[in-house]
Amino acid sequence: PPVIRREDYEPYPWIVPETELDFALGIGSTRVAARLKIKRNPGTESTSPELRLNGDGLTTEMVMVDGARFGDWSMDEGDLVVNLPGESHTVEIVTQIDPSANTALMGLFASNGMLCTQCEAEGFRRITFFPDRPDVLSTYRVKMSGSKDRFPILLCNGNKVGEGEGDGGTHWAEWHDPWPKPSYLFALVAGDLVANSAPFTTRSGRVVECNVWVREEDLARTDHALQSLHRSMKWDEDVFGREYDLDLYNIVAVSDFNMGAMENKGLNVFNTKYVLADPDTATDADFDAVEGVIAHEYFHNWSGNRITCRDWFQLSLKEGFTVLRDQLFSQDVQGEAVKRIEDVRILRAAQFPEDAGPLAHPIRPDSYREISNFYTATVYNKGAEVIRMMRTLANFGGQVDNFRKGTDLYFDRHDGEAATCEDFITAIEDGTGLELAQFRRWYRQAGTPRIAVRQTLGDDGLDVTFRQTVPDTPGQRNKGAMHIPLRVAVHCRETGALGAEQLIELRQDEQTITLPLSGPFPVLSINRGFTAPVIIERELDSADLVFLAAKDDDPFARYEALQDLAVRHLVAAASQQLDQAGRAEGKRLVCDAFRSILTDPELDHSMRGELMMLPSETYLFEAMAGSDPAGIRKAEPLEIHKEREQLKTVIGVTLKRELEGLYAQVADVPYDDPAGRGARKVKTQIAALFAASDPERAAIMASRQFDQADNMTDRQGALMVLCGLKHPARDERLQAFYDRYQGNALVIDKWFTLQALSLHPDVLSHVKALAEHPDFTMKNPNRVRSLYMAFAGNAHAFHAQDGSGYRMIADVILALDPINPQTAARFVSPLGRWRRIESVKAGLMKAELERIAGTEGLSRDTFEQVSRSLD
Ligand code: B3K
Ligand code: ZN
Repeated sequence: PPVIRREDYEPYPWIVPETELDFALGIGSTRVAARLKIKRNPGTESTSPELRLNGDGLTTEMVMVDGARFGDWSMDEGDLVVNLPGESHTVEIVTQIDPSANTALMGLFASNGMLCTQCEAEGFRRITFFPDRPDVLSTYRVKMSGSKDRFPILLCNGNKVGEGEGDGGTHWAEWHDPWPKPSYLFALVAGDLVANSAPFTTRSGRVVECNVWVREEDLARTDHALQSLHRSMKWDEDVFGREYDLDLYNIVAVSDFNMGAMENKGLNVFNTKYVLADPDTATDADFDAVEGVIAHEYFHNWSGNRITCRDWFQLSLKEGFTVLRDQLFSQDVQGEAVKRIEDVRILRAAQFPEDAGPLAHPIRPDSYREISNFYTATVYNKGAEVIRMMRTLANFGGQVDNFRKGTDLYFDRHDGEAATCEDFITAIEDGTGLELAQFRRWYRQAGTPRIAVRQTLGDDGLDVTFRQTVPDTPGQRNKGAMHIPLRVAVHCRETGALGAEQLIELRQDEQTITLPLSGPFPVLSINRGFTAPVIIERELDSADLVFLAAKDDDPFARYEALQDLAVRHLVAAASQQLDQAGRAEGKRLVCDAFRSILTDPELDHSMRGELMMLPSETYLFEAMAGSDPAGIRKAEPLEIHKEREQLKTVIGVTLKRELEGLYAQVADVPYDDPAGRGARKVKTQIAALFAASDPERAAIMASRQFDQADNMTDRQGALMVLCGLKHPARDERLQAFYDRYQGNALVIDKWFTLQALSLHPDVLSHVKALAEHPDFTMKNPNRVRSLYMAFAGNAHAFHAQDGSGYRMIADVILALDPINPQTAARFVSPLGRWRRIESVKAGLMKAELERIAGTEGLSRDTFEQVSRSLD
């Protein structure tokens, strides 16, 4: 497959002001008649007669130009190439497709008896021939007809402008979307659906009909989604000044979907996972995820739809910005401190490893073979962090929201356009007055910057020297220094005085900054609120970290100090650098810090629960492999796992009394109590610690929690703990859970995940057995992920000494690739981390990648990921 490069961008030589589509819908066969009004693009010089329309797996039955049959066309690699004589024409093409055979779930596909579409990034070309690129904007008029029984509801983008009865039990609807849009935002849905509806009145008085469409049996679980939509609409008006622009907003939930959701204009299509929620079937985290994804897709209406991307290299223009917008929204709704920590945790678990591995790429990539592979944590989450830094630079210390001036200008200047990341940065500069020349390197350079921090007590304060390095990544070496904002403060360990916060800006490879003291024993609090997505290497005294963990006034810094203490100890222990005494000392320090977290009366339980989470194993692997600049030290996943479990055991034993005291406080807080959420979080954390220190006790505790639960958070938390134990209660409760929820796909997904993610020593054989379970299928992405993504993220099982975990994931990739390449390719990255892992395992991982690479007929998606991982 060819490599597509950012530098090769050329505008399309034609414009397509109007597109008319006529769908005769059927599950096994759908006929699509397209009518495109086209004109030469006045912005280009091309005089070539060629009109190239993208197609993927389509056959051409007939081409008409200006109302007459036309013969001068040919096919080229799936595309239709028509040679046109003049400056403007009407081109008509008819295609026939089979939605029921579409297991890749791109284009028009069948799910649970309904028909729906997914067009981003390049799915529209599987429906009809079209310039399927984001910089060709057109207004769409769509007629759809089909069986009234099968498809009582017919939906498309924009507004419904007509409907009626047809022959032989059919009916039809006609839709018109007044907003010009690229083909990737096209959507159509036909099925037997019911809606939960409530109007929203915008600030200028437009009454918007909002509908959440689901299958009848799911209707009772849609209130939260609808309320989340209303909250998002209000928030975007208040915070970004953005108002909705149609009289209708439809959300449809489908069970077979490759990702979370899709922001199609006026007709969002969602994975059921991000729509359906009630206390009996969804955890607190699920409720938050629904709210976050509903907001994200809604916010795309401005950051993505009104202003779209010029080409797919600009993806972070809409995704990074929209992730930031949804994060800020959730911070406002759920609480800033906890949400920020959660977002950093996600970044470190998913993006840092990507940035340190073979798939590393800048937030604005330079090349790709398959664009679906670039919907990554880097483009989304690091992209959001980069824009968040601009916001910090614009707003720090000021009274007004200066960043808003930049975004207002951006929306104003580029409304209706297909823009670039460069356009965005320039608008932020012009609107806020910032100077972002060097800052632009964040868009070009991949890799997580590392900042080594040294400090000495000087005459005028604390002299802090920062040395930054940006590691080499595939195709990029010897990178320039980044412009890095950091919020810092200097506290005093002795008096407990907390220093005032200031924003410093690093721009050089090495620089020294003097910071004012607040007392005689300075402790530096750095990268507060996680100002910048970097790795800080600081040589702080452990006692200083314990102080920060207990006392820092920045919640993130407090969390970070505790993480640092744990990371330090675990990495040193796993690399056999510690003797008996060193091990005991490391554990003692973590326990001291933990004690202050458990007993601090000022902390609310949500924050406490957050602080109680030890660093994830993936983060620890990165810390272990990455902390050696020479790159010689590799991660030892099983050692890390063992040490982390031991640390939990020691915490459980040492702090037994404190944990019991806390458990008594949180065990019976009612579900609806304002403190209920935090209590549930803490409760399950405690049970998980006891599972390591006193399994028998934990089994009793968790069984009680499971049996008495009146909500999914408690039930799932308890079952998670039980799943890791060799105890009769495990199988009993697993069965009870299954029996209770059989037939509810989203909850049965949880049942698969809990077993695949468990600490139980026999996970591998459990997963093998689950793959044979009648409820398991490779055809449903949620189900595949629920079993195998969970397994691939379960270090002790995935990294099994004999390589059986690697083989299982490679087998999944090979089996899934012909069915659903996009989802298959997502399983490559866990194996792709082989270079950071100790040599025996690395060899086994690499051998599996080579086995995949040697297989005939791989999809473009999987081929690209595997070859990059082996390069
Ligand atoms: N824009 C879509 C992602 C489409 C992914 C296609 N492989 C969802 C989102 O980010 O909102
Ligand atoms: Zn998005």
